[in-house]
Amino acid sequence: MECDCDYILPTIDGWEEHYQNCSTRWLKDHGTEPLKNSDGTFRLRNKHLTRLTRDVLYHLGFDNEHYDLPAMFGDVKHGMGIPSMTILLQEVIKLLSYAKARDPIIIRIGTSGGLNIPPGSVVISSWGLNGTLKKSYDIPVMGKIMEIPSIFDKRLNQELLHLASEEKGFSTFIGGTMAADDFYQGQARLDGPFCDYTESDKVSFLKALVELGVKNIEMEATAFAAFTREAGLRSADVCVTVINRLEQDQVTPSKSVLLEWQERPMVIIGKYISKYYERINK
Ligand code: R2B
Ligand code: URA
Repeated sequence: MECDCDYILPTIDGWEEHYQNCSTRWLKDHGTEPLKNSDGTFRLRNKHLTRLTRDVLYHLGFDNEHYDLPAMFGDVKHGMGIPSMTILLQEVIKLLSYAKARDPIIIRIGTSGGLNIPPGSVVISSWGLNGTLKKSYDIPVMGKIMEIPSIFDKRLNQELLHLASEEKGFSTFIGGTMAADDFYQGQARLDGPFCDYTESDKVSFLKALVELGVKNIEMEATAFAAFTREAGLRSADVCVTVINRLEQDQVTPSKSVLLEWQERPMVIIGKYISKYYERINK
């Protein structure tokens, strides 16, 4: 196998001789056929993908059937998952304290993948479960893992469920929420670029989550519960489910359906805010 390093800068003495994905280096490190093609494109190694006639790239808003992906490469920015959320949250927590906000309640609304409940249902999180199935947010701090419990306020949840149950167009559940650090393998999907487990591994894992009382999977609940609780603030995580993960991995409802569903947590929280103001203005 020939070296196919496309050196961006000419080598300087002492530098690594090859890029990590150079075909010669790949073969040495992995002992398998390199994923890089001779024209610089690369293959995906997840064999499950060949079973899809259409692959919906949910976060990017396109799929490989209706869009000419090779012609459409562009810059994409995301703000998803724990690190981007906690940066904002910690600054909001400080802001609320400096502003002397009284009895603030912080509510996260968003989307998630449901477990065994109809898509479009709403889940109010009772706790966050991390990727190793612990009810904590485990953050490395100075070389050690700090474990912070990720439990939400039961009473607040009950109040929210009460208001939600007046909504007749959809169901709302209280249940555990798994916060994954990844959308694909971290949520036991078969449709990511990598997948080193079988479909039956996936199904067993999702069923084990159901047994543990998990109703949905998203990417923030643990850290959100942990930091708000540590700060002594009341908080809730209210997410609509856009898919039943026991049935599929790809998020396929149309944009208009997704937009309609995404309003559901807002409807519940809107009602709660009205109640809050009714009470403090009495
Ligand atoms: C839910 O949806 C996003 C990923 O699609 C992520 O922010 C989350 O928690
Ligand atoms: N958000 C997630 O994190 N997972 C899903 O399955 C859907 C939305």
